[in-house]
Amino acid sequence: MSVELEKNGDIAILRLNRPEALNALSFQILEEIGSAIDDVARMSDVRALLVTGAGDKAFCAGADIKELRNRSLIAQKRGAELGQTVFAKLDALPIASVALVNGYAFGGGAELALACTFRLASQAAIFGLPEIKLGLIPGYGGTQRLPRLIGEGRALEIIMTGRNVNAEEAERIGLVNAVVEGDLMEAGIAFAHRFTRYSLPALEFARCAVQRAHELPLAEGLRVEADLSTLAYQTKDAEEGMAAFEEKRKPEFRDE
Ligand code: DAK
Repeated sequence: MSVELEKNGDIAILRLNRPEALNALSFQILEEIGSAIDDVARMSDVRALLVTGAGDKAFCAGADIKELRNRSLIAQKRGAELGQTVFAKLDALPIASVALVNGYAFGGGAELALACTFRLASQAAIFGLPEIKLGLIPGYGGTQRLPRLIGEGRALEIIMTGRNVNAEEAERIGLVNAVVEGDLMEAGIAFAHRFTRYSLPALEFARCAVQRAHELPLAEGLRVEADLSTLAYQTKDAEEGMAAFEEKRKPEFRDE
């Protein structure tokens, strides 16, 4: 297995483990990521997912280039659909995910990070969508998620030049939430714990509403927000949160 899944308390950790090929995404690894995400979705005691790569050089160097050659058009299309489906599954997980980008995140590797809810980078992290240099374009969601995250102009420049983006620039343009100086895993766990103590239904409603902002006209998006915030208001956790405020104590959320 080239994908490892472990648990650290209430956090699941998915690790690509193919360091000899810089954790490149073979079609088999894509399948394994899909199964691991299914496993995470079934874990009722997990409140966040961290995604990272084994070794000290790479998060993931992208699609396995050696595997991409000499395939029929239909096989290529199926391959792109597989990557898109797996990353969409990650995007749609009811719990938030954090990519811990510990080195190169190229092509499909950058797209894996983009499919996570948040991204933290080590100082050595380097992002890029170099597909254009291979005569290709991103095929696992990069043309759709990158402009949504950093805007069309910047996304097009990165995709059309295939240039590298270092950690400092990635933070400046909003590609990552933060650059970490010390231990990335420790920082990732601490980052996740900043939200895992809140009510899971409220966290899910918030993510759902924000995701819809990209798809809907403002008036419809506001309607979704009104519906979801009303739904949140009806939870026992909302009652507990407001009672705790009045009683000047910490709330105890039960995901109810
Ligand atoms: N695929 C396969 N093997 C890879 C790899 C990759 N993407 N990246 C690295 N490796 C392997 C190298 O071949 C080498 O293996 P050996 O030669 O030792 O057997 C080993 O990992 C170590 O790599 P290097 O020796 O090259 O290490 P360096 O430190 O010198 O360089 C590097 C690191 C990350 C700068 C370099 O390895 C590199 O440029 N890698 C390729 C980056 C890249 O171009 N990635 C692919 C992006 S394109 C689709 C359409 C599109 C896509 C997918 C599907 N369909 C329509 C189905 C998307 C494609 C992409 O992701």
